[in-house]
Amino acid sequence: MTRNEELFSRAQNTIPGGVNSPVRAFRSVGGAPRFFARGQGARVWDADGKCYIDYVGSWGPLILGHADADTVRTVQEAAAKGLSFGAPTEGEIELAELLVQRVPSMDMVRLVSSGTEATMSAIRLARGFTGRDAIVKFEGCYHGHGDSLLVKAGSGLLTFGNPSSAGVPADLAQHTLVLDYNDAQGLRDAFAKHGQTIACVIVEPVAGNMNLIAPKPEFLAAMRELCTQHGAVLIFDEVMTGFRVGPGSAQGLYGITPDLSTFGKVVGGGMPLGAFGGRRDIMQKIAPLGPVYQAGTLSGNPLSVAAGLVTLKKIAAPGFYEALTAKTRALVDGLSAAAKKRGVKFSAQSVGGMFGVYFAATPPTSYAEIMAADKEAFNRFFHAMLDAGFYLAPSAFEAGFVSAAHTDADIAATVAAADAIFAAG
Ligand code: HOZ
Repeated sequence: MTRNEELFSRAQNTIPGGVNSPVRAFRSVGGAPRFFARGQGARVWDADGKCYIDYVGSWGPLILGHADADTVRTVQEAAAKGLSFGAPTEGEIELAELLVQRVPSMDMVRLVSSGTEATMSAIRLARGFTGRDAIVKFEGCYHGHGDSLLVKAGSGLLTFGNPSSAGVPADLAQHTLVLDYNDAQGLRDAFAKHGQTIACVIVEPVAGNMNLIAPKPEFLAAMRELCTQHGAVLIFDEVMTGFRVGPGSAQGLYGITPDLSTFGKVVGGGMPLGAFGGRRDIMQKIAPLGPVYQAGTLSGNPLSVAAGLVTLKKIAAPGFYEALTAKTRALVDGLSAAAKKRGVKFSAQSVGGMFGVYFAATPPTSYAEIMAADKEAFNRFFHAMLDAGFYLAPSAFEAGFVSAAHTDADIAATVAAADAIFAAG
């Protein structure tokens, strides 16, 4: 038994499934998850001492790579001054000011501790602001594990949803309408039928929780237009895309101004931090200014704020996104070329520092299309890459991430390993 297997077996006695978040359990790909002992730059080492080039990056936050020296030092300095106060600190203002400066759609922002908290709070705020209950989400988009968002499509087109998790009241799910991603006409039909009751539309502007699905520009544009027309709040869930796909996040890249946005991952620099913000008239509805309650003992935690600040400052360096985008593109282009040369049905694409690989002839554009990709082929590829020392997301339905710490040589080594795997069939 390997040390990873030993730890996994031990963990299962006291932690459900042996993990503190289900996707870590390797259920989708099979086998024992790797327990990590340390990370440095683009690399992680597991409990057996094996080294991997990491394309998960803690599911997106680590845009500077593991244990970035400036981030670690800043967090250590903050820790020495106190771990938490449950009272305001100057760093929170600095982070809020930086966020509203970098994201022009946000006049005000509130800090929370996770992406789930950010989306949950944004939904409540949209409901409180509009006085309406219904929300629209898209199949395959994941917005954390809030009750209103763990909902799958109803039985008929344009009917409200059913819980996708036990424990979510059906009564609550009935306020969530689940539509197809990239289907602008479906959205128009939904607004034509339910426009008066829709509080908000929440979307991952680049979907990253069903692998990577790029938005059709007309889909995002229709969403903006319909929300404005019907008085609904448009929420861009940028937990994954925020400061990951470009300096202005997805809203900057696609030129769409949402009413509210949610952030997590990169804004916390690897520490637990989320944020939601947007139009001043909406944000002023939050307690203590307004009637929408939202709170948190550790919100704006000084260590998380310190990590977020140093990260946001470092990624503002000239040429940062150009380099990250070029490197990520080199990875997907290299993988695609290798697959083509070896006759493997495969495609790949990237947006900024985020990428998707698909065992499908062309990149999927919807949940149905990604579900039709060859999952078994992905699983074989995943394990072969893992054996070769490359850590990809352990699921065919997750996006991948490149960091500033990945070198051109790391990318070339990854492509060479994939080529050898494709060649071996
Ligand atoms: N967005 C990631 C999964 N789809 C987060 C990782 C997690 O849930 O553990």
